[in-house]
Amino acid sequence: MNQQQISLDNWRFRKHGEEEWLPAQVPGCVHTDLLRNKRIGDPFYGCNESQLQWIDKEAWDYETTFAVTPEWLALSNLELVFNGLDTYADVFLNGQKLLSADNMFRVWTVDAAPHLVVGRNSLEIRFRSPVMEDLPKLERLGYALPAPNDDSVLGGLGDRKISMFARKAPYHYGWDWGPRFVTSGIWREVSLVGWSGRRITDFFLRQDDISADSAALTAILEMESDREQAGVVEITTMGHSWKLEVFLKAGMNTIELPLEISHPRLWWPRGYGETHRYTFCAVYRGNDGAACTKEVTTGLRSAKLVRKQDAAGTTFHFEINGIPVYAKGANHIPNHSFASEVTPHMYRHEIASAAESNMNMLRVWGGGYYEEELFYSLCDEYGIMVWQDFMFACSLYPGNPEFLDNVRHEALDNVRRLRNHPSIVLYCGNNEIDSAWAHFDEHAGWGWKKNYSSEQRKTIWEDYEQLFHRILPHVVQLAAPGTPYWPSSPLFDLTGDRLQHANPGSTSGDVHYWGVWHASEPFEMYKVKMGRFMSEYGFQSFPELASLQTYATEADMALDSEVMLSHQKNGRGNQLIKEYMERYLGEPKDFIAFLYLSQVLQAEAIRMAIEAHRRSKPVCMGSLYWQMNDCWPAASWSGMDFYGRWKAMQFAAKRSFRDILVSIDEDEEGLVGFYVVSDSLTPLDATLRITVQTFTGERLGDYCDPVHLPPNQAQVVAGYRREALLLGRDPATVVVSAILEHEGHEIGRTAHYFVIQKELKLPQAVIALDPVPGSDGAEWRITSSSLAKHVRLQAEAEGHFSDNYFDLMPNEPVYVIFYRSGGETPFVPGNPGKVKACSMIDFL
Ligand code: BMA
Repeated sequence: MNQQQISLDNWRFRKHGEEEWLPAQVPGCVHTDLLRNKRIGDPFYGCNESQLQWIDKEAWDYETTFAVTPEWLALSNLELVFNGLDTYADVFLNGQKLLSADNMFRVWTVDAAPHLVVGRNSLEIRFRSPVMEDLPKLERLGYALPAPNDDSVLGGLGDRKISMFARKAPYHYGWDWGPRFVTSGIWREVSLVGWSGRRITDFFLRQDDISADSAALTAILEMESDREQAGVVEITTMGHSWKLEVFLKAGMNTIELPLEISHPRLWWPRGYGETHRYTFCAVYRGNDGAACTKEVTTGLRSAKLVRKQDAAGTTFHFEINGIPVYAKGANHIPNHSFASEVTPHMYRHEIASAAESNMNMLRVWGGGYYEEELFYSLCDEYGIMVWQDFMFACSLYPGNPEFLDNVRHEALDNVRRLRNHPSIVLYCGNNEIDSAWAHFDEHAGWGWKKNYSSEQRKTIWEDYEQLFHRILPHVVQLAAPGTPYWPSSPLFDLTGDRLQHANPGSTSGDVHYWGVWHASEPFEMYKVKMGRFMSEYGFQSFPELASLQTYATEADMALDSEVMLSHQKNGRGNQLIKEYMERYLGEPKDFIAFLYLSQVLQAEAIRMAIEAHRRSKPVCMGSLYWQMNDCWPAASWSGMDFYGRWKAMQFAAKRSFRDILVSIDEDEEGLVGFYVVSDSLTPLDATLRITVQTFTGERLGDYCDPVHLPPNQAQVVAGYRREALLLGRDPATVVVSAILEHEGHEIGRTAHYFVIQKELKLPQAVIALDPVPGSDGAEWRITSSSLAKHVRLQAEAEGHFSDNYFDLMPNEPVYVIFYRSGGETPFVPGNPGKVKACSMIDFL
């Protein structure tokens, strides 16, 4: 008989010590249950966050009952599986204690058989307050551990930061883009599982050697049996099959079966080929006629992190199926402050948006949680490679044996859960801890070291090394052999001396460059601070008005209102946006204009960064901006707001991440360089058509340059002197546009200006919008007789255009398609209803 499973529902909850039970939703958490029962206001609305900090000081009980039939009880094995308990939970089955859990990232499986009865059974889970639980640990340690994003003050704890003691999503304690909601609850499914005879508990397809000629795999099955038995395991996939006679002993058995597929259909990242996936089915047939099965879907690919010496230092790039792949993408954070609220639709919208934005990588950043299965299967499907951090970020962690052992289990649970996903190409130990602590350089880092004695520093570093240099790589090696591991992001290399810690110009490892933004450096520094792989850089903006209106009233629509400030978690954030706006764009005429300009500003920053990174290929081989998404509606570095609305930056990223990019860069000597960057594996023969014109459409010059670009390369294809292009005209009135044509089709375009945007003498453009006949209203032709900068199209319907916030050249139509949102499949063309357009001149 096969395994059976019932998912437990019908939960209720109460504050520990109170009488009244209220209905609860599982998966869920206390905050969302209180909200559904109307006991609290919307946590994201107004300043409600600060009113809800009492919740994490309380203990909470959850309870359900479920029926068990005599047939179930007759099964030889009955267990309760808790896929996610957040976090300190005591579990009682019919009054008997089953489990004491202390890690939200682990899967807890317990033998329930001794306590189950026929008929009604009760399951109770008591969550202890994570705050009350961890405060004594701080006391016991005797010194504080740093966690700059832990908003202990908002939480009413003063300077007592305790997030590092809990194996719980770090962002729950607050972050510089997110609120502090320290949740408790059953955040992933709970089920009762029963089986007799034998079952397949795990099916791993280890990819030993993959090439276009042949795929050598090992199928590793874990089979649990309640008796000795003999049988045959058969594995099949798409016309292939393999068989092995097996003898199962009672208990856990590991069965390995080598598989070979000649000329496999490989899995490729988006842009390089199909994301082909094979479904493998394993069937065990016992000689007694019993059978059990398990299926796994995976893609076949080789994935390497290539770090070898070259003229510029040490490379850092991903090689997929032998091809060096330029990583284009962003950092992903949790899609909601309350993890269980993320819907399949939100995941699909995010991953489809990444692919639509010409990305091929997301970094699951270490301050959130190990994502849902669906997230990774969508990445498999859309060809988005995943850089997977372990959940440690911007903090020091304790190093006592219980903590380390807990983490080892957590890492094993998650790597085993995720290892069949072809999209995961890297595991990374943590976010920014190596560079924040900077052990080998007294003067580097975030100033943490000065708070500790040399004895304490020694312990802290030993604990760090134990966790990130030994335990975690060992788990990866054990559970996902062959998948690269990188100890910390960013990191130069494990040199064991001061070189180890990354800096913005590192010639080895990966780089987080935050000089633009946190250190107020000019956007132009993106061209200078260049590493081998830019895994973080970013610039904030505000969401659009419709998103703001979900948490703020008309009266709150001012930058310094209490509500606006409570939704800006980076202390200097608004000030920085204002400063940069003043520097590059000028004064917005009102608050609505400020919202628009903040997005345009962010788009410009990120465009400059991405293009600089890509022009530097192959020295720089990755560009992941901070951050893809949001966990609540607020000002942040995201390109897509909490509601999935694309900001101006998302459109800029889509243009700048195109597989073939045209990019113009003027150097300090006034040489205007025209670059073509190709991520294509075929050589490119094309023509670059350059037009120089005034903003009102007077042509100053037309140039035509042939482009012959070898595969997978970046090159300067033309260069002109500024004066030669300007012909004595006022630089504030002239634009250069470049269109790349291949066999008569446009395959890329960009524009260049000779002064910063603030100094442009923009004409008052009149934008014409015309639906394209035959497109059912989905396609639109946009024109203007004079330059319109950052044209913003607004539709009546919810959804977004294929391009937006673009520059419209005089008399050169741009065609866009509207995608309606809300349907099952993202990016399906639809009718936008009424369309309005405006451009930058309207906001100044
Ligand atoms: C990076 C991230 C986050 C943070 C972001 C913006 O360092 O790793 O910790 O949200 O910067 O400050």
